[in-house]
Amino acid sequence: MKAAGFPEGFLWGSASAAYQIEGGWQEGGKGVTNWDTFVRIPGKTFKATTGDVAVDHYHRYKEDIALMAEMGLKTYRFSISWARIYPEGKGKVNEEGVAFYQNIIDECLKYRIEPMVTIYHWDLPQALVDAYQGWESPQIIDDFVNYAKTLFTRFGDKVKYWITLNEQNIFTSLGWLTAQHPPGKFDDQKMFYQVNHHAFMAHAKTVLAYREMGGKGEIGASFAYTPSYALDCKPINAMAKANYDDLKNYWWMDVYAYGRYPIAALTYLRKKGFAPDMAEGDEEILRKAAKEITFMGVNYYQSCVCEYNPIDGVTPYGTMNTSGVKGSAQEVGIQGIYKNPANPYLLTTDWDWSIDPSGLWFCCREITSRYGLPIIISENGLGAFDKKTEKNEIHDEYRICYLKEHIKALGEAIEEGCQVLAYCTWSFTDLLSWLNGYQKRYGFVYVDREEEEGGTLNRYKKDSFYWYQNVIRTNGVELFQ
Ligand code: GCO
Repeated sequence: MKAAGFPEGFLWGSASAAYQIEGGWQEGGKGVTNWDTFVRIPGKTFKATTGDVAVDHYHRYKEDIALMAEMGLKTYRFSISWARIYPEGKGKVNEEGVAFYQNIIDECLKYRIEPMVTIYHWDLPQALVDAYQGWESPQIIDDFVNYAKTLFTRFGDKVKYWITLNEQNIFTSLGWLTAQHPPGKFDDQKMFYQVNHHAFMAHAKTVLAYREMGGKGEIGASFAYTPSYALDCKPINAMAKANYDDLKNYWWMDVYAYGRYPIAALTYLRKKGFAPDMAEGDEEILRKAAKEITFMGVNYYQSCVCEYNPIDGVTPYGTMNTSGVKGSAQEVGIQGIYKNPANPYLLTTDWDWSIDPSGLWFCCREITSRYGLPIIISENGLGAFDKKTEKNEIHDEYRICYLKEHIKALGEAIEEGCQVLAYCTWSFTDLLSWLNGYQKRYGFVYVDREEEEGGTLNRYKKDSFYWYQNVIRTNGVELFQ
Protein backbone atom coordinates (compact mmCIF):
# COMPACT_ATOMS: atom_id res chain seq x y z
CA MET A 1 0.00 0.00 0.00
CA LYS A 2 1.38 3.42 -0.89
CA ALA A 3 0.29 6.50 0.97
CA ALA A 4 1.61 9.90 1.85
CA GLY A 5 4.93 9.40 0.22
CA PHE A 6 6.04 6.08 1.61
CA PRO A 7 7.15 3.92 -1.27
CA GLU A 8 6.51 0.20 -1.64
CA GLY A 9 9.17 -1.71 0.25
CA PHE A 10 10.04 1.21 2.51
CA LEU A 11 12.31 0.00 5.29
CA TRP A 12 10.48 0.63 8.55
CA GLY A 13 13.03 -0.08 11.22
CA SER A 14 14.38 0.34 14.68
CA ALA A 15 17.90 0.62 16.05
CA SER A 16 20.25 -0.23 18.90
CA ALA A 17 23.94 -0.20 19.79
CA ALA A 18 26.04 -3.06 21.16
CA TYR A 19 27.18 -1.45 24.40
CA GLN A 20 23.69 -0.19 25.19
CA ILE A 21 21.97 -3.58 24.92
CA GLU A 22 24.28 -6.56 24.93
CA GLY A 23 25.80 -6.96 28.37
CA GLY A 24 27.93 -10.10 28.54
CA TRP A 25 30.87 -7.81 28.90
CA GLN A 26 33.28 -10.58 29.79
CA GLU A 27 31.65 -13.35 27.83
CA GLY A 28 32.31 -14.97 24.50
CA GLY A 29 35.97 -13.97 24.45
CA LYS A 30 35.17 -10.25 24.24
CA GLY A 31 37.97 -7.82 25.07
CA VAL A 32 37.64 -4.85 27.40
CA THR A 33 36.51 -1.60 25.78
CA ASN A 34 36.98 2.09 26.47
CA TRP A 35 33.42 2.16 27.86
CA ASP A 36 34.02 -0.79 30.19
CA THR A 37 36.86 1.26 31.61
CA PHE A 38 35.14 4.65 31.62
CA VAL A 39 31.99 3.61 33.51
CA ARG A 40 34.20 2.38 36.37
CA ILE A 41 35.53 5.86 37.02
CA PRO A 42 33.49 7.27 39.93
CA GLY A 43 31.03 9.99 38.98
CA LYS A 44 31.00 9.38 35.25
CA THR A 45 27.56 7.81 34.81
CA PHE A 46 24.18 8.12 36.54
CA LYS A 47 24.32 6.06 39.76
CA ALA A 48 27.48 4.46 38.38
CA THR A 49 25.41 2.39 35.95
CA THR A 50 27.39 0.16 33.63
CA GLY A 51 26.65 -1.85 30.50
CA ASP A 52 28.00 -5.04 32.11
CA VAL A 53 24.58 -6.64 31.82
CA ALA A 54 22.70 -3.88 29.97
CA VAL A 55 19.41 -5.46 28.83
CA ASP A 56 21.11 -8.81 28.37
CA HIS A 57 20.55 -8.93 24.62
CA TYR A 58 23.65 -11.12 24.49
CA HIS A 59 21.57 -13.96 25.93
CA ARG A 60 18.12 -12.83 24.83
CA TYR A 61 18.68 -11.84 21.21
CA LYS A 62 16.32 -14.56 19.98
CA GLU A 63 13.51 -13.27 22.15
CA ASP A 64 14.19 -9.69 21.05
CA ILE A 65 14.33 -10.51 17.35
CA ALA A 66 11.15 -12.58 17.66
CA LEU A 67 9.48 -9.45 19.07
CA MET A 68 10.79 -7.46 16.10
CA ALA A 69 9.26 -10.04 13.79
CA GLU A 70 5.97 -9.87 15.67
CA MET A 71 6.02 -6.13 15.18
CA GLY A 72 6.74 -6.56 11.47
CA LEU A 73 10.04 -4.63 11.35
CA LYS A 74 11.53 -4.49 7.87
CA THR A 75 15.01 -3.59 9.05
CA TYR A 76 16.95 -3.82 12.29
CA ARG A 77 19.95 -1.57 12.77
CA PHE A 78 22.48 -2.82 15.32
CA SER A 79 26.16 -2.32 15.95
CA ILE A 80 29.00 -4.76 16.22
CA SER A 81 31.34 -4.53 19.16
CA TRP A 82 34.87 -4.31 17.77
CA ALA A 83 36.20 -6.02 20.92
CA ARG A 84 34.05 -9.11 20.31
CA ILE A 85 35.65 -9.55 16.88
CA TYR A 86 39.16 -8.47 17.87
CA PRO A 87 39.50 -8.53 21.69
CA GLU A 88 42.80 -6.68 21.37
CA GLY A 89 41.63 -4.45 18.53
CA LYS A 90 43.66 -6.39 16.00
CA GLY A 91 45.52 -9.66 15.67
CA LYS A 92 43.59 -12.87 16.04
CA VAL A 93 39.87 -12.98 15.22
CA ASN A 94 37.66 -14.18 18.07
CA GLU A 95 35.47 -16.78 16.37
CA GLU A 96 32.96 -16.79 19.21
CA GLY A 97 32.32 -13.11 18.59
CA VAL A 98 31.88 -13.67 14.87
CA ALA A 99 29.44 -16.50 15.61
CA PHE A 100 27.38 -14.26 17.90
CA TYR A 101 26.79 -11.69 15.17
CA GLN A 102 26.31 -14.39 12.55
CA ASN A 103 23.49 -15.71 14.72
CA ILE A 104 21.92 -12.28 14.99
CA ILE A 105 22.08 -11.78 11.23
CA ASP A 106 20.63 -15.23 10.55
CA GLU A 107 17.91 -14.70 13.10
CA CYS A 108 16.93 -11.45 11.35
CA LEU A 109 16.97 -13.05 7.92
CA LYS A 110 14.83 -15.91 9.17
CA TYR A 111 12.07 -13.35 9.67
CA ARG A 112 12.96 -11.36 6.54
CA ILE A 113 14.27 -8.47 8.58
CA GLU A 114 17.02 -6.65 6.70
CA PRO A 115 20.11 -6.40 8.92
CA MET A 116 21.68 -2.92 8.92
CA VAL A 117 25.08 -2.97 10.55
CA THR A 118 26.84 -0.12 12.31
CA ILE A 119 30.56 -0.88 12.33
CA TYR A 120 31.40 1.55 15.13
CA HIS A 121 28.98 2.76 17.76
CA TRP A 122 31.51 4.10 20.25
CA ASP A 123 32.92 1.02 22.02
CA LEU A 124 36.61 0.86 21.23
CA PRO A 125 38.94 -1.96 22.31
CA GLN A 126 40.81 -0.68 25.35
CA ALA A 127 44.01 -2.25 23.99
CA LEU A 128 44.08 0.38 21.25
CA VAL A 129 43.66 3.16 23.79
CA ASP A 130 46.54 1.71 25.81
CA ALA A 131 48.70 1.30 22.72
CA TYR A 132 48.27 4.69 21.10
CA GLN A 133 45.33 6.63 22.63
CA GLY A 134 42.79 5.32 20.12
CA TRP A 135 41.42 7.98 17.81
CA GLU A 136 44.17 10.42 18.76
CA SER A 137 46.65 8.54 16.63
CA PRO A 138 46.55 7.97 12.88
CA GLN A 139 47.48 4.37 13.68
CA ILE A 140 43.83 3.72 14.32
CA ILE A 141 43.00 4.13 10.64
CA ASP A 142 44.60 0.86 9.53
CA ASP A 143 43.29 -1.04 12.53
CA PHE A 144 39.77 0.20 11.85
CA VAL A 145 39.95 -0.77 8.19
CA ASN A 146 41.32 -4.19 9.13
CA TYR A 147 38.39 -4.70 11.50
CA ALA A 148 35.85 -3.49 8.95
CA LYS A 149 37.29 -5.73 6.24
CA THR A 150 36.86 -8.72 8.55
CA LEU A 151 33.19 -7.80 8.88
CA PHE A 152 32.82 -7.50 5.10
CA THR A 153 34.49 -10.88 4.60
CA ARG A 154 32.47 -12.67 7.27
CA PHE A 155 29.08 -10.99 6.87
CA GLY A 156 29.17 -9.30 3.47
CA ASP A 157 27.15 -12.01 1.73
CA LYS A 158 24.19 -11.39 4.04
CA VAL A 159 24.47 -7.74 5.06
CA LYS A 160 23.61 -5.15 2.42
CA TYR A 161 23.48 -2.01 4.58
CA TRP A 162 26.63 -0.73 6.28
CA ILE A 163 27.08 2.31 8.48
CA THR A 164 30.76 3.00 9.08
CA LEU A 165 30.64 5.40 12.05
CA ASN A 166 27.77 6.38 14.29
CA GLU A 167 27.62 10.07 15.18
CA GLN A 168 31.26 10.92 14.70
CA ASN A 169 30.38 14.50 15.63
CA ILE A 170 29.01 13.41 19.00
CA PHE A 171 31.58 10.89 20.18
CA THR A 172 34.39 13.29 19.35
CA SER A 173 32.71 16.32 20.98
CA LEU A 174 31.74 14.47 24.13
CA GLY A 175 35.06 12.64 24.25
CA TRP A 176 37.48 15.49 23.67
CA LEU A 177 35.67 18.78 24.30
CA THR A 178 33.25 18.20 27.13
CA ALA A 179 34.79 15.13 28.82
CA GLN A 180 31.42 13.37 29.19
CA HIS A 181 32.37 10.29 27.18
CA PRO A 182 35.69 8.43 26.98
CA PRO A 183 38.47 9.40 26.91
CA GLY A 184 36.93 12.14 29.10
CA LYS A 185 39.11 15.04 28.06
CA PHE A 186 38.71 18.80 27.96
CA ASP A 187 41.07 19.13 25.07
CA ASP A 188 42.02 21.94 22.83
CA GLN A 189 40.31 22.45 19.51
CA LYS A 190 43.33 21.20 17.61
CA MET A 191 43.06 17.71 19.09
CA PHE A 192 39.32 17.67 18.47
CA TYR A 193 39.77 18.36 14.77
CA GLN A 194 42.70 15.97 14.56
CA VAL A 195 40.70 13.13 16.09
CA ASN A 196 37.95 13.86 13.62
CA HIS A 197 40.33 13.80 10.72
CA HIS A 198 41.49 10.32 11.74
CA ALA A 199 37.89 9.21 11.96
CA PHE A 200 37.15 10.63 8.50
CA MET A 201 40.13 8.75 7.09
CA ALA A 202 39.05 5.52 8.78
CA HIS A 203 35.56 5.98 7.31
CA ALA A 204 36.86 6.83 3.83
CA LYS A 205 39.35 3.97 3.63
CA THR A 206 36.68 1.57 4.85
CA VAL A 207 34.27 2.69 2.15
CA LEU A 208 36.97 2.24 -0.51
CA ALA A 209 37.95 -1.17 0.88
CA TYR A 210 34.32 -2.28 0.73
CA ARG A 211 34.12 -1.44 -2.96
CA GLU A 212 37.56 -2.93 -3.68
CA MET A 213 36.35 -6.15 -2.09
CA GLY A 214 33.41 -6.15 -4.50
CA GLY A 215 30.81 -4.92 -2.00
CA LYS A 216 27.74 -3.78 -3.88
CA GLY A 217 25.52 -2.85 -0.98
CA GLU A 218 24.67 0.50 0.56
CA ILE A 219 27.37 2.18 2.61
CA GLY A 220 27.62 5.54 4.39
CA ALA A 221 28.02 7.16 7.81
CA SER A 222 25.37 8.22 10.34
CA PHE A 223 25.52 11.79 11.45
CA ALA A 224 23.74 13.45 14.40
CA TYR A 225 22.13 16.25 12.44
CA THR A 226 20.81 19.19 14.44
CA PRO A 227 19.41 21.64 11.91
CA SER A 228 19.31 25.30 12.87
CA TYR A 229 17.17 28.41 12.72
CA ALA A 230 18.51 31.95 12.96
CA LEU A 231 17.05 33.66 16.02
CA ASP A 232 15.57 36.39 13.81
CA CYS A 233 16.29 38.31 10.63
CA LYS A 234 19.09 40.40 12.09
CA PRO A 235 21.94 39.77 9.64
CA ILE A 236 24.35 39.06 12.47
CA ASN A 237 22.13 36.22 13.65
CA ALA A 238 21.87 34.82 10.14
CA MET A 239 25.68 34.89 10.05
CA ALA A 240 25.80 33.08 13.35
CA LYS A 241 23.61 30.40 11.78
CA ALA A 242 25.97 30.14 8.80
CA ASN A 243 28.90 29.71 11.17
CA TYR A 244 27.07 27.11 13.15
CA ASP A 245 26.09 25.13 10.05
CA ASP A 246 29.66 25.14 8.71
CA LEU A 247 31.22 24.17 12.01
CA LYS A 248 28.59 21.82 13.38
CA ASN A 249 26.89 20.24 10.39
CA TYR A 250 28.69 20.69 7.08
CA TRP A 251 32.08 20.01 8.69
CA TRP A 252 30.99 16.36 8.77
CA MET A 253 28.43 15.99 6.04
CA ASP A 254 30.54 17.78 3.41
CA VAL A 255 33.43 15.42 4.06
CA TYR A 256 31.23 12.34 3.73
CA ALA A 257 29.43 13.60 0.65
CA TYR A 258 31.98 15.81 -1.16
CA GLY A 259 35.26 14.68 0.37
CA ARG A 260 36.28 18.17 1.48
CA TYR A 261 35.96 20.44 4.48
CA PRO A 262 33.76 23.53 4.17
CA ILE A 263 36.21 26.15 2.99
CA ALA A 264 35.26 29.12 5.19
CA ALA A 265 35.44 27.00 8.32
CA LEU A 266 38.73 25.45 7.24
CA THR A 267 40.24 28.86 6.52
CA TYR A 268 39.14 30.07 9.89
CA LEU A 269 40.51 27.05 11.73
CA ARG A 270 43.79 27.32 9.86
CA LYS A 271 44.19 30.91 11.01
CA LYS A 272 43.56 29.82 14.56
CA GLY A 273 45.94 26.90 14.31
CA PHE A 274 43.19 24.34 14.92
CA ALA A 275 42.90 22.81 11.47
CA PRO A 276 43.83 19.14 11.41
CA ASP A 277 47.14 17.97 9.97
CA MET A 278 46.56 15.94 6.88
CA ALA A 279 48.93 13.42 5.39
CA GLU A 280 49.77 13.56 1.72
CA GLY A 281 47.06 11.92 -0.30
CA ASP A 282 44.38 12.22 2.42
CA GLU A 283 42.32 14.72 0.48
CA GLU A 284 42.27 12.52 -2.58
CA ILE A 285 41.16 9.52 -0.54
CA LEU A 286 38.35 11.57 1.02
CA ARG A 287 37.19 12.69 -2.42
CA LYS A 288 37.29 9.18 -3.84
CA ALA A 289 35.35 7.73 -0.92
CA ALA A 290 32.72 10.46 -1.17
CA LYS A 291 31.84 9.14 -4.62
CA GLU A 292 31.26 5.68 -3.24
CA ILE A 293 28.81 6.34 -0.41
CA THR A 294 25.20 5.70 -1.34
CA PHE A 295 23.32 7.41 1.45
CA MET A 296 23.57 9.95 4.24
CA GLY A 297 22.60 8.45 7.57
CA VAL A 298 20.79 10.90 9.83
CA ASN A 299 20.15 10.61 13.54
CA TYR A 300 17.58 13.28 14.23
CA TYR A 301 16.43 14.33 17.68
CA GLN A 302 16.18 18.10 17.81
CA SER A 303 16.73 21.43 16.07
CA CYS A 304 18.46 24.50 17.50
CA VAL A 305 18.49 28.27 17.37
CA CYS A 306 21.53 30.37 16.49
CA GLU A 307 22.27 33.79 17.84
CA TYR A 308 25.32 35.96 17.50
CA ASN A 309 27.51 35.52 20.53
CA PRO A 310 28.30 38.93 21.95
CA ILE A 311 31.05 37.57 24.15
CA ASP A 312 33.25 36.78 21.25
CA GLY A 313 32.42 36.90 17.61
CA VAL A 314 31.72 39.84 15.35
CA THR A 315 31.66 38.62 11.78
CA PRO A 316 31.75 35.11 10.44
CA TYR A 317 35.08 33.68 11.44
CA GLY A 318 36.01 37.05 12.88
CA THR A 319 37.38 37.45 16.34
CA MET A 320 36.56 34.59 18.60
CA ASN A 321 37.72 33.62 21.98
CA THR A 322 39.07 30.17 21.49
CA SER A 323 42.38 30.49 23.20
CA GLY A 324 42.40 28.60 26.42
CA VAL A 325 38.66 27.99 26.40
CA LYS A 326 38.07 24.91 28.48
CA GLY A 327 34.78 23.53 29.61
CA SER A 328 31.44 22.67 28.18
CA ALA A 329 31.04 23.50 24.52
CA GLN A 330 27.46 24.43 25.31
CA GLU A 331 28.61 27.01 27.80
CA VAL A 332 31.05 28.74 25.54
CA GLY A 333 29.21 28.05 22.28
CA ILE A 334 31.77 26.00 20.37
CA GLN A 335 34.24 28.46 18.91
CA GLY A 336 32.44 31.31 20.58
CA ILE A 337 30.91 32.74 17.42
CA TYR A 338 27.35 31.74 18.03
CA LYS A 339 25.27 30.56 20.90
CA ASN A 340 22.23 28.35 20.98
CA PRO A 341 19.38 29.88 22.98
CA ALA A 342 16.24 27.83 23.63
CA ASN A 343 13.43 27.93 21.09
CA PRO A 344 10.39 29.46 22.81
CA TYR A 345 8.07 28.02 20.16
CA LEU A 346 8.88 24.39 20.86
CA LEU A 347 8.16 22.01 23.70
CA THR A 348 11.01 20.00 25.13
CA THR A 349 11.54 16.45 26.31
CA ASP A 350 12.24 15.59 29.95
CA TRP A 351 15.90 16.04 29.03
CA ASP A 352 15.34 19.48 27.55
CA TRP A 353 15.69 18.49 23.92
CA SER A 354 13.43 20.52 21.68
CA ILE A 355 10.65 18.58 19.99
CA ASP A 356 10.50 19.66 16.38
CA PRO A 357 9.09 17.38 13.67
CA SER A 358 9.71 20.06 11.02
CA GLY A 359 13.40 19.73 11.78
CA LEU A 360 13.33 16.25 10.29
CA TRP A 361 11.81 17.68 7.12
CA PHE A 362 14.60 20.31 7.04
CA CYS A 363 17.26 17.61 7.34
CA CYS A 364 15.84 15.73 4.37
CA ARG A 365 15.42 18.83 2.24
CA GLU A 366 18.92 20.05 2.99
CA ILE A 367 20.60 16.73 2.25
CA THR A 368 18.62 16.34 -0.93
CA SER A 369 19.40 19.77 -2.31
CA ARG A 370 22.99 20.04 -1.04
CA TYR A 371 24.19 16.50 -1.73
CA GLY A 372 21.54 14.81 -3.86
CA LEU A 373 21.99 11.68 -1.78
CA PRO A 374 19.43 9.14 -0.63
CA ILE A 375 18.80 9.30 3.11
CA ILE A 376 18.55 6.75 5.87
CA ILE A 377 17.01 8.05 9.06
CA SER A 378 19.11 5.86 11.29
CA GLU A 379 17.71 7.21 14.57
CA ASN A 380 14.74 9.24 15.77
CA GLY A 381 12.86 8.83 19.01
CA LEU A 382 11.81 10.09 22.39
CA GLY A 383 13.63 9.46 25.66
CA ALA A 384 11.14 9.50 28.55
CA PHE A 385 10.47 8.26 32.08
CA ASP A 386 8.07 5.41 31.24
CA LYS A 387 6.01 3.77 33.95
CA LYS A 388 4.78 0.18 33.97
CA THR A 389 1.35 -0.28 35.55
CA GLU A 390 0.40 -3.11 37.88
CA LYS A 391 -1.11 -4.88 34.89
CA ASN A 392 2.25 -4.68 33.14
CA GLU A 393 1.04 -2.12 30.64
CA ILE A 394 2.96 0.93 29.49
CA HIS A 395 0.83 3.77 28.21
CA ASP A 396 3.32 5.84 26.25
CA GLU A 397 0.94 7.97 24.21
CA TYR A 398 3.52 10.81 24.30
CA ARG A 399 5.92 8.58 22.34
CA ILE A 400 3.21 7.71 19.82
CA CYS A 401 2.47 11.39 19.38
CA TYR A 402 6.16 12.22 18.94
CA LEU A 403 6.77 9.49 16.38
CA LYS A 404 3.55 10.19 14.51
CA GLU A 405 4.43 13.83 13.91
CA HIS A 406 7.99 12.99 12.88
CA ILE A 407 6.94 10.28 10.46
CA LYS A 408 4.38 12.63 8.95
CA ALA A 409 7.11 15.22 8.38
CA LEU A 410 9.22 12.53 6.78
CA GLY A 411 6.33 11.54 4.54
CA GLU A 412 6.04 15.13 3.38
CA ALA A 413 9.74 15.29 2.53
CA ILE A 414 9.41 12.08 0.52
CA GLU A 415 6.33 13.44 -1.21
CA GLU A 416 8.40 16.45 -2.27
CA GLY A 417 11.05 14.29 -3.86
CA CYS A 418 13.52 13.39 -1.12
CA GLN A 419 14.68 9.84 -1.49
CA VAL A 420 14.44 8.17 1.90
CA LEU A 421 15.37 4.51 2.08
CA ALA A 422 14.66 3.72 5.71
CA TYR A 423 13.38 5.09 8.99
CA CYS A 424 14.75 3.58 12.19
CA THR A 425 13.34 4.58 15.52
CA TRP A 426 15.61 4.77 18.50
CA SER A 427 15.19 2.25 20.01
CA PHE A 428 13.55 -1.17 19.82
CA THR A 429 13.90 -2.32 23.42
CA ASP A 430 14.70 0.04 26.25
CA LEU A 431 18.42 0.23 26.66
CA LEU A 432 21.22 1.77 28.61
CA SER A 433 21.45 5.50 28.08
CA TRP A 434 25.19 6.18 28.05
CA LEU A 435 24.98 8.75 30.83
CA ASN A 436 21.43 8.43 32.16
CA GLY A 437 21.26 4.81 33.17
CA TYR A 438 17.92 3.09 32.59
CA GLN A 439 15.70 5.97 33.60
CA LYS A 440 15.72 7.48 30.08
CA ARG A 441 13.76 5.01 28.01
CA TYR A 442 13.36 5.02 24.26
CA GLY A 443 12.02 1.58 23.36
CA PHE A 444 8.81 0.03 22.05
CA VAL A 445 9.57 -2.77 24.46
CA TYR A 446 9.90 -2.02 28.14
CA VAL A 447 12.68 -3.83 29.94
CA ASP A 448 12.29 -4.32 33.65
CA ARG A 449 15.66 -2.95 34.49
CA GLU A 450 16.69 -0.89 37.47
CA GLU A 451 19.83 1.11 37.97
CA GLU A 452 22.71 -0.62 39.73
CA GLU A 453 22.27 -3.85 37.81
CA GLY A 454 18.81 -4.78 39.09
CA GLY A 455 15.46 -5.88 37.65
CA THR A 456 14.03 -9.08 36.17
CA LEU A 457 15.00 -8.07 32.62
CA ASN A 458 11.55 -9.21 31.47
CA ARG A 459 10.22 -7.60 28.30
CA TYR A 460 6.81 -5.89 28.06
CA LYS A 461 5.25 -4.38 24.94
CA LYS A 462 4.36 -0.72 25.31
CA ASP A 463 1.32 0.84 23.63
CA SER A 464 3.68 2.32 21.05
CA PHE A 465 4.64 -1.23 20.02
CA TYR A 466 1.15 -1.92 18.74
CA TRP A 467 0.90 1.51 17.18
CA TYR A 468 4.14 1.16 15.16
CA GLN A 469 3.13 -2.36 14.20
CA ASN A 470 0.08 -0.85 12.58
CA VAL A 471 2.08 1.89 10.87
CA ILE A 472 4.28 -0.76 9.31
CA ARG A 473 1.34 -2.98 8.36
CA THR A 474 -0.34 -0.10 6.53
CA ASN A 475 2.93 1.37 5.17
CA GLY A 476 2.15 4.64 6.90
CA VAL A 477 -1.44 5.02 5.69
CA GLU A 478 -2.59 4.91 9.29
CA LEU A 479 -0.81 8.17 9.99
CA PHE A 480 -2.66 10.30 7.56
CA GLN A 481 -6.17 9.32 8.50
C1 GCO B 1 21.41 8.28 25.33
C2 GCO B 1 21.42 8.72 23.92
C3 GCO B 1 21.75 7.55 23.03
C4 GCO B 1 21.91 7.95 21.63
C5 GCO B 1 22.53 6.97 20.68
C6 GCO B 1 23.23 7.77 19.62
O1 GCO B 1 20.50 8.63 26.05
O2 GCO B 1 22.36 7.61 25.72
O3 GCO B 1 20.25 9.33 23.59
O4 GCO B 1 20.84 6.53 23.25
O5 GCO B 1 20.71 8.41 21.08
O6 GCO B 1 23.43 6.08 21.25
O7 GCO B 1 23.55 7.02 18.54
